[in-house]
Amino acid sequence: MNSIYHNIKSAAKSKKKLLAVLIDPDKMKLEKVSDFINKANLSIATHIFVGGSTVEEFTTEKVVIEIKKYTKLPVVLFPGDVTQLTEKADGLLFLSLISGRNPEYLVGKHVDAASKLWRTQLEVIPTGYLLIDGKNETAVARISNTSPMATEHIQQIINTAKAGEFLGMKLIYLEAGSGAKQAVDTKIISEVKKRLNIPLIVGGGIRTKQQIENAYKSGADMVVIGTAFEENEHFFEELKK
Ligand code: 1GP
Repeated sequence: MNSIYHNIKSAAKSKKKLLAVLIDPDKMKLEKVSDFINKANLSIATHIFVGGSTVEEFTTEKVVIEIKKYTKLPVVLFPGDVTQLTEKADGLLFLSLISGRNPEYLVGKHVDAASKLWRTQLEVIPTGYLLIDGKNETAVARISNTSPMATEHIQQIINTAKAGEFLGMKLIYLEAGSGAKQAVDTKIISEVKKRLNIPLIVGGGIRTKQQIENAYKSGADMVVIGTAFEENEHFFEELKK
């Protein structure tokens, strides 16, 4: 079954926009999951992503099991590390940090993950992950020990995204970093989108409905939001179905 990617692709084709709610297992108390997920269920959210930069081992699995009790939305791992893999989820963004040059995050962690993955039913979705400067230091940059791409280097960003596509990646994710001061610029989104033949995900620092709409209009097929929901669950009400 490869339904998660198939659905993202057909949504992108028919211009049906997608929204992923990102849950950082380290910041989500188990007893809060039901309430949070029920709010997500009533919103326009289409996916639940689970992951964080630093999560204690086994915490992710517990949170995923709890989430699955309350939703039919696909639960997709967005892991910061191999320890966050769990077969209790439906899928996995197999992220390669192609904006950086740290071999561990380009392919090293993936080798460590491989033997765990082939024993699971997880749908593995190869994803080219580009970290774009969000005007503050983010956990991704710190942990991966890579520098974000400068926002003015648009051509380099386009080339990197396109290289990801040529390498066979199925999604491109433009990331400003969790809690970014500045979300990925709409000009960057539209320039990248123009050249891509695979779906485009955008996340990091998106906090308002207007920003979501701007990202969609510029060509994002899916927007990912974590911090804004963490800090203010009322935001779900603005995004009711
Ligand atoms: C981070 O793109 C995601 O990896 C979401 O970022 O927490 O800023 O919404 P925020």
